[in-house]
Amino acid sequence: MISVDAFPYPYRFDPRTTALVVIDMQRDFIEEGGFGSALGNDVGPLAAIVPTVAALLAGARDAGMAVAHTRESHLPDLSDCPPAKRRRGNPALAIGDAGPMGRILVRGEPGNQILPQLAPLPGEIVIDKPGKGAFYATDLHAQLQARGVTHLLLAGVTTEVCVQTSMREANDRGYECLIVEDACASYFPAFHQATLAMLTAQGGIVGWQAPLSALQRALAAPTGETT
Ligand code: TIU
Repeated sequence: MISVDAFPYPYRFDPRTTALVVIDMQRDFIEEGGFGSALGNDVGPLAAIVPTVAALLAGARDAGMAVAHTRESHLPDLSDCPPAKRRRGNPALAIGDAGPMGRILVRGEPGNQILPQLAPLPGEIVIDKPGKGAFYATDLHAQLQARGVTHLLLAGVTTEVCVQTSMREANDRGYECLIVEDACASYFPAFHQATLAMLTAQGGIVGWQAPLSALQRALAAPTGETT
């Protein structure tokens, strides 16, 4: 068992039954010209976490954990995109429109790809999800169950939208969840902080939070125990 110095109290996990879930680290959110910037956002705070997510991925792979990556994406005919989602925000470029990185949030387009420095390795789970949550209308739960996964480490973007929704969905399905706080980001730093606070309030009502450094210390400790 590994014990992480986490908030609101230590988080214990066995790497053999734990998966890292990296949410939506795709060009559409992190680079100019994608969905995120079409909604009027500054993508800078999201780009800033890429090295941290890369280090987290390396640590999880070294520890032998399962790894899952998600992409928020829609079929080219948009049959899995509710019209309400397409209309939302009245954006200059809507889901399915042609942008500088191809059609916005459409599966297979250049903008829909995970950043190359965070690319999935062969054998890792890759989930195309039409919603904000990673479990809605996907087989993620079945794939995790097939691997015996009971614990999830969550990272990615954005903290208050797809990461939070996914963590809540996972919590309701019985997973013990820890959000890696500096491996997530929001276009709104205040929302990032508020999300962490609301997920971990009330004794960890949805789960735990810890920085990558705490996870790395725990994984490096001979017994997995920190202080
Ligand atoms: N807009 C925003 O903050 N996020 C999304 O639309 N999707 C994800 O969070 N992936």
